[in-house]
Amino acid sequence: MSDTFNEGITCEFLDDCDIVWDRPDSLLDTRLHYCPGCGHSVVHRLLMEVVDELGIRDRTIGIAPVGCSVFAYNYLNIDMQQAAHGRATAVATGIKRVRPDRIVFTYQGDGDLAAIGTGETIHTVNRGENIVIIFINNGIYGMTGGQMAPTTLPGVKTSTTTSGRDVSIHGHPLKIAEMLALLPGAYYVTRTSVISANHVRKTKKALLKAFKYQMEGKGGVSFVEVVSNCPAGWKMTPVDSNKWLETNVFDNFPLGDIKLPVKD
Ligand SMILES: Cc1ncc(C[n+]2csc(CCOP(=O)(O)OP(=O)(O)O)c2C)c(N)n1
Repeated sequence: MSDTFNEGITCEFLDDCDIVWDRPDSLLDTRLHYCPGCGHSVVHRLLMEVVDELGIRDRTIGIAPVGCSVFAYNYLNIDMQQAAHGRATAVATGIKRVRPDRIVFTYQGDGDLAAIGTGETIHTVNRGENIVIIFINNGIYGMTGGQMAPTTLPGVKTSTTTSGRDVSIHGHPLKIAEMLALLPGAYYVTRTSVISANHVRKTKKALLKAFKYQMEGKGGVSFVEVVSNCPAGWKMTPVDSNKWLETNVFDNFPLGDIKLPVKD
């Protein structure tokens, strides 16, 4: 089967059609490996729409650590750098400092950013590096088989909390965005989702803002958390996983801006 699965599909009335969907130039025309319904694919697309709209494809560098997004460089047609688990913001710091003319972002899961990389995350934000951090919080270690993450909700069963997360043993869900917003080096901190068209639009707006702030050199980290799903790891259908987000997760991880830039 061809990689370009849309190949050969034509619209005989093309001249009369309004184009309602098109692939961003910066998103490679290839199949994504993500499970059906997974939010990673949506965020990949939004990211590349933003890169195209800002005209920064030739000077954007993304850092993908490990986790389900490990293959992001197979889809994002920009310069990409791999980082060891948890170390993306340290690598991004180095790249941005050596090449301040580049637009630098990290793309990290919750196991990566809020567990093994907590130290790097806090210190990068505290230093106020002029980068964008994109945090995909799906409440689980997706790639490695669904172990508990720091963001797993109490009572939720995972492969390492088979009776459900017990806060007396495993601690409380870590609201790292709220923690980071307290640091002076955090310029913009927001939390969004991609469960519906409306939420997708809001996430795109947030990403646009974050990249613009970096381009304007305002100083400080722009942090966009996307509360996402993991239908395979959660053992739910994509539809049920989105319902679960609405009925359970958003109460614990409320959507909206957490820190807005101070007007100058
Ligand atoms: C130093 C190190 N420790 C552990 C691993 C194994 N590992 C790979 S991905 C991963 C979890 C990723 O989870 P998350 O960051 O939440 O991303 P997701 O897959 O859910 O998108 C782990 C523990 C590793 N590759 N390197």
